[in-house]
Amino acid sequence: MADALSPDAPGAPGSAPPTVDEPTTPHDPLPPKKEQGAPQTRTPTGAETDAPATAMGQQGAYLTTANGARLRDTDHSLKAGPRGPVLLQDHHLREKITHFDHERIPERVVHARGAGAHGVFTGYGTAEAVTRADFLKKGRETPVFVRFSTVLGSRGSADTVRDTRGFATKFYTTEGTFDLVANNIPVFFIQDAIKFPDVIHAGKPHPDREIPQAQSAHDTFWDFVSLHTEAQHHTMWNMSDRGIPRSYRTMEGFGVHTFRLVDATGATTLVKFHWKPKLGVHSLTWEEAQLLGGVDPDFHRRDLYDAIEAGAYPEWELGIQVFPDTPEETFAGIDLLDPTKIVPEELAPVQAVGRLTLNRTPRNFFAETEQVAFHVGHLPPGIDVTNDPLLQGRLFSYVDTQLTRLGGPNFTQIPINRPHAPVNDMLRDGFHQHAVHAGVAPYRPNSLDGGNPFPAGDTENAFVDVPVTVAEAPKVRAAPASFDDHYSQARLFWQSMSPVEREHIIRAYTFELGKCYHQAIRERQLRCLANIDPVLCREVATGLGLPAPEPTVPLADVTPSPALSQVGREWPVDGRTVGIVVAPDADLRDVDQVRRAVTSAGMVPLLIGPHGGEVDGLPVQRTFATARSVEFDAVLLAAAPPPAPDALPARDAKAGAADTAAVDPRVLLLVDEAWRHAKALGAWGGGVGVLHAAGVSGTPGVVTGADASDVFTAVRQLMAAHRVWERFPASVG
Ligand code: HDE
Repeated sequence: MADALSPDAPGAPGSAPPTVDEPTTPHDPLPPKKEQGAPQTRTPTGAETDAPATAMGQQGAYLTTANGARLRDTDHSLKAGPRGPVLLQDHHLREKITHFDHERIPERVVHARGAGAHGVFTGYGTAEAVTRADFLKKGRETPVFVRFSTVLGSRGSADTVRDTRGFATKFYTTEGTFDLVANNIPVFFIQDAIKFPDVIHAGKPHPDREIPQAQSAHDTFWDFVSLHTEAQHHTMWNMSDRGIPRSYRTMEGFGVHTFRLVDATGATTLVKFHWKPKLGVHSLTWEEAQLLGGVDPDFHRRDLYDAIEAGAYPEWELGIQVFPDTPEETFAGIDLLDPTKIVPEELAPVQAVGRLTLNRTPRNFFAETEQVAFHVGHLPPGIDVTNDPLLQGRLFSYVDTQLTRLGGPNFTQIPINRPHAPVNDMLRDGFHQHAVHAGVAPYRPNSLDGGNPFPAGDTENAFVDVPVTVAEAPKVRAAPASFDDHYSQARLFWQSMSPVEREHIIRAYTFELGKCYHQAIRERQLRCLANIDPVLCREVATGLGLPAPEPTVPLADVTPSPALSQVGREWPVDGRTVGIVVAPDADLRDVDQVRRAVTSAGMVPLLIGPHGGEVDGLPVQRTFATARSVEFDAVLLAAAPPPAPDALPARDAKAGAADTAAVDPRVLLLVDEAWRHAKALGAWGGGVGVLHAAGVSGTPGVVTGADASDVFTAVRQLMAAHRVWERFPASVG
């Protein structure tokens, strides 16, 4: 329930507003927030129960021990007199402290920082011709849990760092769980799983000083990728705007590897999986990402949860690129087993096969987001793996890693991991066994349990390993010759970018290499850039103060793929955030009307006022002290607020010349940053004066007018293009 003062504003901590005085009348736990979902209350072996999700949470009105005995005091340990030593017999103290001491589990070795949400996947039926997987059938609805993540940082690192993002989806299908463990970048740094520890060791903080956290702008990363040049395509994506997404909701997802689909007759097709966001693919500007690292390190997870709470449910279409399953496993000359290569969408269109909607936030971060365990080997009948050597290694790694992280082999029995299909395995015992297995014969063949469990036959929907022919070949530690091309697709990506996107790539390489300590590493990476594009190489070299080297391989002749660019189209604006600056002298009827118009456009209006509480009866969600431009996709100004009482130089250097300024300096900063980050700005009434004062009147994407609704309508139109791109003049074509 939203606080009375913040109607419509997502982010309330609990389901009911707190009282000022401490509540003392016993009552049952408060219900969860209405947007919160939870794992289904399945048994460890996949059976449905009638229990409500709250049955998994705390029960009753009274404080108890872990064994349910009621307690009358948890604030004082048991002592020999009020000033005496604590007694060893204090079992409550020992239980409480001991449990606390063991609250932490190891964070994921990669993708440690993440945010999860529940949702539903609906099949379109369009994949029925190529796969027998039931969840892709027309109209079939399958519950899902998605975990988004960064790769390099620790659990507590900032969301908006430059990095690859994870996009892992657990489909609880009736035929067993399917995990599509994807990234927001369609290629990977390495072609063989055996190199995974190398690339991750290089990307993680330096082992001596453990810096820098959650970023690639350091020597060991560029040392590795400039020597191990198959990484150059992935690093190009990282240095592009894809490395700093605006939101999880505005990211594409890619399965990276080629998978093999199997239809009901056993016929096979090779596919690559894609997630296409309904809102389009959008990024932050570099400065926004930097500011957010300090102002709101939780920006992406907050955005995800706020959007769900605001009813702007994030959506993606699942798509497949389909390739004939030929013995060569290539398409248009591209090796489908090489995970450093894409197949341009212009050559093989992405065909939509279903829709994902995220509509519930987790109830408990640890139970759901932290304990969820994905595995590329969780495959339903109809989907199989290929020989991609990266995928092959992952098939080993994902189970292995959970053994340590989740403390044993029974992690599929943790509520968030429980299948929604009947489980009848012969795996037994182990740490944290939740199933109570009956019978005496967990082995096959047996007669003592009547022969159960029985292998499923061809007509009983068994998973069938596709009997792919394996070529007769010597046992070698080697890669196919086709894996040797490390530059052509990095060049394809560069050539497919719009001018402004190229500027950002140049900026990113120059920054990252500029942060390296050693000149040799910069020089070596420039040699790689020379093999990608001479303009890119020259511009980065100029920024680094180094000569641009000549290419050592012929530059590939590539056909650009327009689908790779993020710029130049229009998208829905659902769930975007609009800041509205108000002050007591604003026409509040106009403001209220615009606020409603923003909400009915599916966006979130946040009123920004000189102080908390209300401004003339309108609830304020952000004050000049708490608002920062990076939180808003557009800013509207209904007034020119004079410096608020707390705009004191002594409290905040940004307040600056508060005594003499006509407009609160924090509002001017808000406008200045929003303009710099190419966001739409709109003003009416007194607000027009703020745009004058900030020196941005009459520039592209700045709308003024007498009618507040008209101004908002024009701003909304601008937001559909994500940014006012004209404000970023480009220097390279
Ligand atoms: Fe992962 N990866 N990975 N990875 N990966 C893990 O599994 C691994 C790779 C991806 O939100 C780990 O449970 C190897 C590609 C995501 O829980 C670990 C290799 C892609 C997540 C692991 C790769 C991914 C992980 C760490 C090289 C994109 C987060 C904790 C062969 C297609 C899942 C864990 C979540 C997590 C191993 C490469 C995506 C160690 C060995 C390529 C989204 O098992």
